[in-house]
Amino acid sequence: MNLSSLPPLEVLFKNPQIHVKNPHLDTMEEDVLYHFNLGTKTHNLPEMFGDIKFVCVGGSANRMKSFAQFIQQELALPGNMDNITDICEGTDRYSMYKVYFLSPGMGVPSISIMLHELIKLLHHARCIDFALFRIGTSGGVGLEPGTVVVTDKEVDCFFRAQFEQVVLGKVITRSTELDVGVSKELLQCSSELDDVPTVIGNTMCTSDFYEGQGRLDGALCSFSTEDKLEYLRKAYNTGVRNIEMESTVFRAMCRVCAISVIQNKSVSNVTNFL
Ligand code: R2B
Repeated sequence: MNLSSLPPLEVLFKNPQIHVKNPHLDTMEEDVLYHFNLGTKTHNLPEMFGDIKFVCVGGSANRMKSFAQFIQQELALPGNMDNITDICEGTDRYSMYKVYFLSPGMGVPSISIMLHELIKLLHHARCIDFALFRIGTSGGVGLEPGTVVVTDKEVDCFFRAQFEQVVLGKVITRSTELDVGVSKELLQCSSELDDVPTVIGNTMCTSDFYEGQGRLDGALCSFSTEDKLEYLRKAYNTGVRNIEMESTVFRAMCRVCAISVIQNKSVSNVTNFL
């Protein structure tokens, strides 16, 4: 893949200003980003992060490190790519590499903790005009392995474009409706790359990898093969093209804070039922 053939990403996408939606933050003397091992008193966040233009979230710590090294080389950025350091090395919760890549762990609870701290970090660092991407693997629905799905809409396991969070014992529903247009621009970029079959589709977010995604090989299985195929067919008919475990909370939280994001996942395993 030749990255230099792509249009400049800031042309595709910009985030002018972050709106953190927490009035308590203004009254706090110090904000500690516990899971990044960073804080507003212990670190000069604007100096460390104020120049960020791209943040990429996704995959395991090792995959993010390899991707950071790949991008460093492709963009011919200064520094030795073999010595790329993990900014969060003081904690084993997440990893972060500057050109900015973050490994968010698996599932909604893990990525939601990371997002609270990432959004505050970008806010404290006074970052503007950056692009936030999420990449990773997913299970395909009626697609060939290796296909990239650019998410058009994130849906829950009832195919609704929303994310439900329990707050103080009450269910809060946040929308995952997004900016139309960005996904089409990304699809256009991918059409210039020969070896990357890409589609736009809905991404379904589940809270479990096995039963939650209709897999028959977990420790428990409460349904038949026919039940599974019927559910996946229904998902396909509503526009779902891949299934993973973080997309709805990612979109919903960023949306509330006025951050536009691009979610992009490759299909690593598939169920063919069409
Ligand atoms: C894709 O892959 C992981 C499960 O194997 C999960 O994080 C996801 O969304």
